[in-house]
Amino acid sequence: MGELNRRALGRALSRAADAGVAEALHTVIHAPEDPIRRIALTGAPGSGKSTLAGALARERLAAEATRRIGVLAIDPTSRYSGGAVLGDRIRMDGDDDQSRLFIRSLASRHTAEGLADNLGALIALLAAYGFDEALIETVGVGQIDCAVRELVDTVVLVINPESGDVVQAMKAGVMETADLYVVNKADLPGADRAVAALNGRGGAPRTPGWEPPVLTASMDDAASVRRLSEALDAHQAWRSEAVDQHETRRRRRAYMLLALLQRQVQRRAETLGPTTDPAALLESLAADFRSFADLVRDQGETRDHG
Ligand SMILES: Nc1nc2c(ncn2[C@@H]2O[C@H](COP(=O)(O)OP(=O)(O)OP(=O)(O)O)[C@@H](O)[C@H]2O)c(=O)[nH]1
Ligand SMILES: [Mg+2]
Repeated sequence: MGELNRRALGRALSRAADAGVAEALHTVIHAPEDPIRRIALTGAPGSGKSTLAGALARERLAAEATRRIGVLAIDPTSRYSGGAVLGDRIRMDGDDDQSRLFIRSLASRHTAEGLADNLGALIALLAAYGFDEALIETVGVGQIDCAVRELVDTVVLVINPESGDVVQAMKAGVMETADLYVVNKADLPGADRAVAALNGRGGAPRTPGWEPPVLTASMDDAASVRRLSEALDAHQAWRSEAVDQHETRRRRRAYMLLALLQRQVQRRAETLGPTTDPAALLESLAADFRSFADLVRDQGETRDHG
């Protein structure tokens, strides 16, 4: 890949984040298969995701001289925690980082539903711009969390030991599954307890056959970031052996398609209002879906003959 056109990528990401259903369908149908590694850091507000993402990106850039990493912070919750916007937490040291690292925060001014539905398109853009790796920061709730879980290879759950939440969450059976658990801010009290609780957790793994490791990390401990990075590599290596990539792509594509169709149903229901005659609602949906079908057919023909 040549010089990275940051402005063009930035614009393309904004556009994709705000894309309507028809445009997003177009993207989903046309997206070529791409080999980009997809990693998500998810966890409660203030658990240190941005700080960790920054340290991890730097570590992974240093580990592989040609690696290119695109970082997307989706719905950053700085409004709750006062946490920094991701860019502040990722120091860029020089020209090398400039061309191998791209960071973008996508705040909630982009429609929340759109962001969730268009996440696949955002990742595809990073791939199209030559990135090997997409690192996604997200607060693990709602629709965006579902999308992240469907669309990334490795889900890292970042846990704040201060809260004691992990013990509560596990007792309540609402602990999210992940491929890797990181008790972050391990310099703070409570980390040992959180690690013990996680190690004793029951339940099925996110992906059958992979036993998720429980790690610790803290921002002043470079070795902890390296261990996390190596654990990510181990998971990616395991996946490439154990998981059918073709099947994964098919599933992701189906997920994105369904999410977009559901969005259209919801949007029509909202614009027409709750008192709309059911027949009218069904008529407009039929027209919407007909136009999507035309779009898909036309594109299929262009692809076959053009
Ligand atoms: N003690 C300690 N504090 C940390 C560590 N990592 C991050 N923090 C602090 O935790 C706070 C939140 O860090 P962020 O990286 O912004 O956390 P976040 O999860 O991205 O936050 P949101 O995006 O707002 O959800 C900041 O004040 C950090 O300085 C750590 O390893 N140890
Ligand atoms: Mg953050």
